[in-house]
Amino acid sequence: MKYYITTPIFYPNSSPHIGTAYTTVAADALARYHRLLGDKVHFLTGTDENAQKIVRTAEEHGTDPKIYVDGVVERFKELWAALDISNDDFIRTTEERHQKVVQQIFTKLYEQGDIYKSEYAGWYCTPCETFWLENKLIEGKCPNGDCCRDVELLKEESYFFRLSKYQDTLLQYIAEHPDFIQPSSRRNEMLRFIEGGLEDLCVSRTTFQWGIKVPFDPKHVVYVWLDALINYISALGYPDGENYQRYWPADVHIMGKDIVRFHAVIWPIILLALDIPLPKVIYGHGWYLTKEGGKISKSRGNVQDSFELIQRYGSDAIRYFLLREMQVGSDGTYSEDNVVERLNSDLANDFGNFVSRSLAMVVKYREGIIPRPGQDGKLEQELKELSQEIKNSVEKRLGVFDLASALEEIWRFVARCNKYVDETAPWSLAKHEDQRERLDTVLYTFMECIRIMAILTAPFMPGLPSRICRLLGLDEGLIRWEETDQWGILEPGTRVEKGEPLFPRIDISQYLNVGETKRVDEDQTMDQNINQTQVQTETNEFTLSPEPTPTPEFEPIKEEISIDEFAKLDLRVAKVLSAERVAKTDKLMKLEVEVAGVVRTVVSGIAKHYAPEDLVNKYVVLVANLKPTKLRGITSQGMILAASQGEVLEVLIVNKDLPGGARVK
Ligand code: ME8
Repeated sequence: MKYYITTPIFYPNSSPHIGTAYTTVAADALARYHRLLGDKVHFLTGTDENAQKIVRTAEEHGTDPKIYVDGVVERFKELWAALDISNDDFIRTTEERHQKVVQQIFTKLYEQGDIYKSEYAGWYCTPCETFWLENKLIEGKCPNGDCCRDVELLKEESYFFRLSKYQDTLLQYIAEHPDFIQPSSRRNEMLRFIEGGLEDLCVSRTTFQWGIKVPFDPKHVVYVWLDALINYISALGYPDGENYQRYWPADVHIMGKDIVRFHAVIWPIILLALDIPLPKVIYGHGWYLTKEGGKISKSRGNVQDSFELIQRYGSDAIRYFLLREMQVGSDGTYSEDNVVERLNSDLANDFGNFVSRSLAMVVKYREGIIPRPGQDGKLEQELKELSQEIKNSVEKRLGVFDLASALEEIWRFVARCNKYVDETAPWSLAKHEDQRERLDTVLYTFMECIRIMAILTAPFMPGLPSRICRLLGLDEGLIRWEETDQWGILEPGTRVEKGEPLFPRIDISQYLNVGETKRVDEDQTMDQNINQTQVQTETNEFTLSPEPTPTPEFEPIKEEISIDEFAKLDLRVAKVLSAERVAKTDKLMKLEVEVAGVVRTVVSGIAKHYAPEDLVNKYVVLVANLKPTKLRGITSQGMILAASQGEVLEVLIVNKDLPGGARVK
């Protein structure tokens, strides 16, 4: 069977992020699953480079659009490599192989009367690259709820594509193909949209020159969406390339819900007009949102460096998180502490722990050699039945692109395996010589469970099979989907390795702003805090020392730490916005500071040394990733640095023009 799967081609106006990564990882997991099934897979991704917003962004960077996109496209390719994306092709719409197909199709549609020349008078939203009629605008702005930005008035000669002519054919096609637009919530949205009436679409621009020229009228460039959608066939070598013959129609186009409309209306109508079969499925997933509920997007600037995340947690863990958290038909929430939580609970505790525990037992009780199993008992029978059930349900769920619940099912198997360890209690069996054969069976079953887990998770976490095969002494070629519910594949007598934990637990508090608040006794913390700011009020050897040169009594230097330990401290410049003394104590001052665009409250033991107004508008140094703590009922979110000796204390002030949020290293 052939399987052709695509992601959208992304705008390279800035680097890829977690949202774009989600779509690509989801498509990759499906592509890998189909390869495991033995299908002949073609997986396409790429970049959409002929947009007006690319010209704008390049201008802002004072550079030529092509030079600009060449740089960003490299970032996309690097990120996909770091995330183990197994695409078979990467199309750029500035490539000739694409441009010539777009020109050919534009000409054909014009010649057959589906494209005609007229004048466009209306609005254009450049961030969305979308034309809007006056009556669709909301308070004069882009009506796309996720955008709402300014639109520009256009009045220019344009070519139009007769969408209206195909409206009924498209409605009928959708009615006859209930699986065409998925999930069903998106299908219903699209049906309502099309039934509302399709206007002919403006498909050329004359006010800028970046893009694919209309071949018979070169002052026009082709509208970016018409150009972009054609990538799905130009990359295959339409009209007579071998790949086109082999792979078209696509089995699925995966995308975010924001662009289903273009794929469910413009794209099928282009194909209907060309008399080309339509893709089998258009699948629109939800968005990754921040904890506060905003969409993660380049333009909102709430994007975390994906490379840094992969370096911290590994590609498999990030992929697992992204695929596990996005439920069908809804949005997912992304935050780094959610990633760590999932990693610690599902990967380190459930999965990793089973693997290390069971390998450790084979090493301990059988010198690392997989034993020959005896007769199965009831528990082994149950596990075997469960593996069949899980294989079927994972296949069913992946058949409808439901990756999150496929993972849930796999973790049902993982949980059952952990329970099997407790039920069989190999540590007790090991104490009784007459239980030797039973222990062999249990240990062998453990190893088979690991093998099955490696197959089931292979599409989602492609780094795992090779690591697990190494531990099991298994040839990686033996990770075969059809053997997910076959038992007895591992050869008794094979040597296994205990190895390193597959997923070490992560201590979240080492990263900025993601620590949980730990309850600590208030007074004790206050004392600590005061010690940390080095307020010493008792004796003062320094000033009492005799002449000539006083030798102050310094605190001993603490034991050495590594650079990595130091790097755990996140020190930031913070601007003091306001300061006031805390009631009923002469030591504490409450400060409101601004750091990286956020206002924080900090309680500091400096009130004996400063009047509140001395600090306002000063730039101090904040330990920004210290766990918050309560002091006199006030939550203190960090600590400010001060130098002190004896009775003298000075808060460290940054005098250069550095904003609140700048790193101190
Ligand atoms: O729309 N959560 O490109 P684009 C989940 N060039 N997915 C997200 C996301 C988020 N927060 N943010 C982005 C374009 N995406 C056109 C496509 S195709 C012929 C042309 C993903 O760079 C999601 O797949 O704006 C969304 O549809 C896509 O990125 C938009 O990427």
